[in-house]
Amino acid sequence: MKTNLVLVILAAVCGALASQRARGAESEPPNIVIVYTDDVGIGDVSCYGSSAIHTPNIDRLAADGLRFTSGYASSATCTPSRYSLLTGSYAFRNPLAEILPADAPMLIEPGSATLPELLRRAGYATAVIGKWHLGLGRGGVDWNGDIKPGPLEAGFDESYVMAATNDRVPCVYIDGRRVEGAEQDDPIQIDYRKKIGTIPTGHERPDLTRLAADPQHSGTIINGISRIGYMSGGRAAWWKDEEMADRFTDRAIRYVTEHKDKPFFLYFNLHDIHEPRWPADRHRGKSGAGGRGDAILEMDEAVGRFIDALERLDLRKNTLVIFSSDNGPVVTDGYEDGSLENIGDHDPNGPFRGGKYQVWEGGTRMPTIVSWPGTVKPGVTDAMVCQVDFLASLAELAGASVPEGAGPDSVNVLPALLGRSDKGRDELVQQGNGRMAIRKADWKYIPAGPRKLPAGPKHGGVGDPTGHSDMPAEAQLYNLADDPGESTNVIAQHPVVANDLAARLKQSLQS
Ligand code: NG6
Ligand code: CA
Repeated sequence: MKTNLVLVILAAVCGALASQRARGAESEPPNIVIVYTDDVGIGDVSCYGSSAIHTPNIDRLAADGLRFTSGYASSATCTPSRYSLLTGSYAFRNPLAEILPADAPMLIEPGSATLPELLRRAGYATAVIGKWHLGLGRGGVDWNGDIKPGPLEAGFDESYVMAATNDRVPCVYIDGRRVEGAEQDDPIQIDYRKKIGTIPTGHERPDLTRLAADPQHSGTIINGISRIGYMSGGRAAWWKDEEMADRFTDRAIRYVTEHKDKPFFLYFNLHDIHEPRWPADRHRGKSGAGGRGDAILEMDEAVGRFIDALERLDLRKNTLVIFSSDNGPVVTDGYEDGSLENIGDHDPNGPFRGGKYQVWEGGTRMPTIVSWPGTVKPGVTDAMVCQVDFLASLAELAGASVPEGAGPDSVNVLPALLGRSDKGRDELVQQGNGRMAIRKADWKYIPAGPRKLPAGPKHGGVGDPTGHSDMPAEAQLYNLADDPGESTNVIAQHPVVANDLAARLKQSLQS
């Protein structure tokens, strides 16, 4: 018993010394911000080549930072990507890490060694602002009481989130453990199977909606938009889609203002450009490319406002900002907002194939920018990095130790993130909707599997940036250097490469 106590004290002292050492080293560890957008494709930002829609603020980040041509989300959908980013574990290792409803049990084990938890142990203040989508509670949530476990049990000291997606109920913000602005005499309830309460649904009253929706998105009408699922109560707490970007950005600015004197980690998750896209009036109709283009303008403005605030607070030189997205683009996914009709020459997936839901490059190869003026030299790099690597890499940067077993798939690619090395990870397992792939150097192998069509409403038919196109069932091999668009399956010409990658993928999936 006594020995145990001594060991515990020794461990605590060593831990404190370790983080002190890092902090007292030549330079203080920087603040860390991840600006994480929703469904933004690599072709959606102008510094990656979009000429139809301009994103001057993201371009500004790229101009003074490092732009990755091979920066990946670990999955082609939201929940698994976010799970990987925070846990440093590939999402396929957790079979529950699929697109979640708001009231699914929290995917992250409370108290586990997540990225924010490790940074917190190293002395950082930590916050999540924006989209959560990793489950809440332990199965069933009382939206009128304390919502727990949630982000505050996953390593964040502060949390201001939407529970799931902006197309799903409940359409409220959660501040800490409580729904913001809820009134006791108008209790909130949700159900994803059957209607509850008396608020009209899109099925019953499409005339009351501002956006036409498919049947799946025709549940309860909140703020003039029908959603996935049904909701009753909480009127005083309902969000307004047109204010959401400002709401999250204001809160993020408030957070960095309040924490400017200590190291902080902010996981800032914009809801743009996920459907339903109903940006603020000042953006509506401004892109000429429908709701999706307008949402890109709103997203870019939010990034600009946030970076301006860092500048005003004189925080740019000691803040590492990473900009990225959770999965590839989808043009139309449930609502008719003019995006498909007005897409013109805009290419959301850039030179790549496919988009959201898919294991094609367009599904997971993300706009990825690291900006840290004065430390990270501006430029472009082909180093392969994945968001699952943030845990090991940022822990290293912060002088935080990673306990045995934490972040099992997280590779320390800090030198690549800081532009000090051209070498990132050697290989990467990619996850689409029901299909997996592996990339090693320039080769990409996709094993045979089901022809997977996402449960979306329709096929866009514009190349396949909609992410709704079909995927061949047979095994495929592509050389991404010669053929970034994955158009020519060369498996017959390179059986040895294909076999090697097949074996490596199998091993990764089983380990
Ligand atoms: C899908 C929804 C889609 C979107 C997605 C989550 C249907 C038919 N489609 O199930 O609209 O909400 O989930 O997107 O319900 S994500 O970016 O959070 O992964
Ligand atoms: Ca997403």
